[in-house]
Amino acid sequence: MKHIKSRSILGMLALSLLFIVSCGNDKNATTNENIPTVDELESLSKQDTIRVTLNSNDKMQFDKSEITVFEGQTVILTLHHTGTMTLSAMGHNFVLLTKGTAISDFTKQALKAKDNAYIPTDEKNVIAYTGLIGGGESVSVTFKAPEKGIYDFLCSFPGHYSIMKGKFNVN
Ligand SMILES: [Cu+2]
Repeated sequence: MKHIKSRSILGMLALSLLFIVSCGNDKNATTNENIPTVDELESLSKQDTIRVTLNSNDKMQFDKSEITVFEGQTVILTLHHTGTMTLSAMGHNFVLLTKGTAISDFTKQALKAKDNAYIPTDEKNVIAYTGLIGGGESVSVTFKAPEKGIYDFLCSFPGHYSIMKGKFNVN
């Protein structure tokens, strides 16, 4: 009987601990619900296709400075221009550079490629890109996520890359 009693005390202890932990901080408790478990993450990584939405605006901004996908996934990236300015004044695109490409070198080449929507015609430093869009427009590009690593993405419209850029992580 003594054995059972000590077990139930332990049980009560564990329960009260659980109570303290779950009531300790309501803000954290709510946030934690949105964090995927290891199992969920595993199944996410096995999805063949992932959709990414990137917004841009009249203030020369992307709404993301980081995008994360998994190696080998088919990425369907949609770029929205939520502003009202025209393409010639505030055009945006999404350009994903190959690993090791210097942004400053690439944008120098892009500047010379106005007739090709600011994508250097040889395309050798580019993994994927969208067309240029103006306010109210959207454009999508589908591509296969490259090998694991950290890549740069940017808008190659003249002068925009200093603000409109971010990291594209492939896990
Ligand atoms: Cu831009």
